[in-house]
Amino acid sequence: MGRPPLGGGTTGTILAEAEVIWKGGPDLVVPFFMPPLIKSQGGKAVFITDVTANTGNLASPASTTRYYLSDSKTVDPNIATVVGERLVDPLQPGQSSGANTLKFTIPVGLQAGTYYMAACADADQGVAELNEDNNCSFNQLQTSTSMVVPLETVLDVTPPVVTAPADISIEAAAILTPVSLGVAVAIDAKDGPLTATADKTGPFALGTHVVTWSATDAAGNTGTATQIVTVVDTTPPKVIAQLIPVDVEEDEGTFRVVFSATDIVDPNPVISATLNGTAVSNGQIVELNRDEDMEVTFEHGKLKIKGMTFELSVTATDASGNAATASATFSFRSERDDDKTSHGEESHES
Ligand SMILES: [Ca+2]
Ligand SMILES: [Ca+2]
Ligand SMILES: [Ca+2]
Ligand SMILES: [Ca+2]
Repeated sequence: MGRPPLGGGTTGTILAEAEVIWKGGPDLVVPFFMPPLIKSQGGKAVFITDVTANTGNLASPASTTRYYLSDSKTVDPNIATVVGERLVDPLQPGQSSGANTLKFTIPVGLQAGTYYMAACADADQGVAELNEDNNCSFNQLQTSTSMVVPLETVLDVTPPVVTAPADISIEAAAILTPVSLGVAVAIDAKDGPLTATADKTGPFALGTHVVTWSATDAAGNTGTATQIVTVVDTTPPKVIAQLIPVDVEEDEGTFRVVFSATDIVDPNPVISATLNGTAVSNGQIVELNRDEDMEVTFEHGKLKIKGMTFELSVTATDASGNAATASATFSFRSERDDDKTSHGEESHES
């Protein structure tokens, strides 16, 4: 880089054969530079401190010390990004230009990542020096050893911003209901888009569930957002009511009361049943008589009901309070309306 070192001084031969070469000139170096390492982002400030010294034996004129940014540890000033520079006053031999803390801005549009910095004295190559190859802070030459101080100017302490999918309210499809939660969005100011994961993905039982979505950036900061999943049951049970004939004659007969209820969610809905207003149980045998007068009696433990029509009414209620009813009716064949013969029937209603 640049011109060869200037020769200087005088030579003289007096007695013995000896060769003495005098060289004289300034030698600019950067013995201290900070920071060599930055973790930051484009548009943000970076603070730079350097010492530029003249380790030569002649004064140096004013010079320029320039700062470079590189995405690799090897900084080549010829291709590295220039962050800034400062003017260095003329320096006497052995004199330093004191440490300066200068604020520079990292170029906007720089890719996210870790960058390395270097400072080079006489970056304009306007000063002829004894050594032109030791001007940068990364030089480890005899005349100068730069002290580099790793410094993370900006630590990432900001968690990603997580946006959870919309809350979901869904009708139960079973005791456990599969739910498509959707996808959360996570953006980190430094790392960019990240993947967010849910702490639970179902299937979900009846009720309200808090799903926590989280994403963690490269520095270990975790951002979260919550999504509420509500599984509801608005569907009543299905109810079956039957009066099954066991032994039926013209105007009296024996029947079996049969009923049941099933619910998508509740395995045991509450069921109650009445026959012409009298409570009956599933499987119970009852005796029905055709009679103008209504009467309910128990004989030898058997329920006997007199009447013209008979109705079994069954109601079932699930745990969410949804109720449904079903009924079964029966009428004996009547002499007066032979053409309106009625048999046991069942019907379902909600
Ligand atoms: Ca030099
Ligand atoms: Ca030079
Ligand atoms: Ca972050
Ligand atoms: Ca239900």
